[in-house]
Amino acid sequence: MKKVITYGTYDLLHQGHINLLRRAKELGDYLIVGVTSDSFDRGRGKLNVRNNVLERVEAVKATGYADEVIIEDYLGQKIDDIQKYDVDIFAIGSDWKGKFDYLNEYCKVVYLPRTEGISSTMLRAESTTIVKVGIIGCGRVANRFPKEASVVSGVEVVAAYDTNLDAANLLSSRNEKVVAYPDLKEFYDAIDAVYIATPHLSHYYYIKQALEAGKHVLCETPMVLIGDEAKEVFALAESKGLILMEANKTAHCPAFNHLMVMIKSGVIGEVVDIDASLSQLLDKNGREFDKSQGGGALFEQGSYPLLPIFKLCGIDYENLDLYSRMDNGIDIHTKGVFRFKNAVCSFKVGLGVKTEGNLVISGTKGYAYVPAPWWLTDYFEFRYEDQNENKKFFYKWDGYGLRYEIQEFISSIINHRFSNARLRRRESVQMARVMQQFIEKKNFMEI
Ligand code: C2G
Repeated sequence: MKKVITYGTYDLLHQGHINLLRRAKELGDYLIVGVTSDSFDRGRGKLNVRNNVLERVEAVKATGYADEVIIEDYLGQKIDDIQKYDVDIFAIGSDWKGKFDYLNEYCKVVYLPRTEGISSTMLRAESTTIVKVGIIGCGRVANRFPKEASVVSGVEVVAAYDTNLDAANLLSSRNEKVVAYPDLKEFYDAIDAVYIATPHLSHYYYIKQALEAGKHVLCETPMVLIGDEAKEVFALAESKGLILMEANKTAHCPAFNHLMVMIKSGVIGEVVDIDASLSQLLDKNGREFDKSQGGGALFEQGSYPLLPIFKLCGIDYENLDLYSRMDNGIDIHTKGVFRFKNAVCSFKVGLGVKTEGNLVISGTKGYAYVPAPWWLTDYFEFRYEDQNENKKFFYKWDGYGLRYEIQEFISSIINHRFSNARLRRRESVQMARVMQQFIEKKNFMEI
């Protein structure tokens, strides 16, 4: 019996896929089809797949050509599968010509003609409403946004606004489709959603303005610095049927997200201690050191270490003590210690003090270790008393990582999802409360 194997995502299964499966089946007597798992596709940069793995498997089965369907979950699996299933022929579409020649060592490799004029990408584009996004505040982070958005389907960055028109013009000149608007009304008229990347102290003002104009909002972190302001803007967004999301990129990072769900499912037992640190020595003449612009380490960096603490221990802590080294009215280093009913957590942030930037989550069965830069992580480990149990996890991290949060924002808009499991509204509100505690200098000590 001649065994053939082929692989694919098979998203929005179409005639091109069906032709390919038929041709593959005709090469032999028995066809095995490897359907990519959702995490494998994310790992190879396919962010926009519509059907989940179960739906895709069902669609492949329904063609009637597959004698067996397997899941492709890791790089290198094809070699293992060919040996495991004793495969004679590996078949794939001609768009991959040459890419799988290395498999000739294990079986015959056949590139089958691809069906012209149809693809999953095309079908996704046809069925998607495009969300037009405008950027308010055209600084460093904002300039990364259009390129990151270009790899997410369903979104187009079309407008830019900045109180300094030169900055908006510059962003526009670098991005063909982005028009710089000197006038805010015209800016809002051109878009469905805004990305706010202005200095922290103006966020509250722009969020309200954008929501009042009927626009969805993705706002850079820290969204606001006062708990009640955060509650107010979330309530306003929901009352208007609009999505408001804090742009905390770590929350949407695939590796971090997987780390959180694995720990929640008990792999290190009960979480008893979290220690999260992050420091970045910046130019002292920058905005980050200017008190009048909301500078300081806690505002600048705090939402990142607060994220694993709130996600794993919740927001109902009994006490938070803050210790800061101040310089010219801003904290160049802050350490926070949370006491929860059954856990203690600490974090350190620094703009003028350097420290080891790792994340350690200690549990009753073992601990998670994530080296710096854990806030953009592509790697983490679980470590146990018996070192044979230790496990290391590696992920792909593309570009600046804004694409993951942009994708979540667009999908929340399309699906009318006000709350997001990766960063709950109440967690954003609690982050603002921590910032507020610092402003009010409660449980605060200067060191
Ligand atoms: N295909 C085709 N004609 C089209 C579109 C796709 O023949 N118009 C073929 C592809 O060449 C591939 C199969 O259909 O052989 C599945 O395509 P995708 O779902 O796009 O999967 P792909 O990203 O090509 O993954 O490990 C996975 C493999 O690398 C293939």
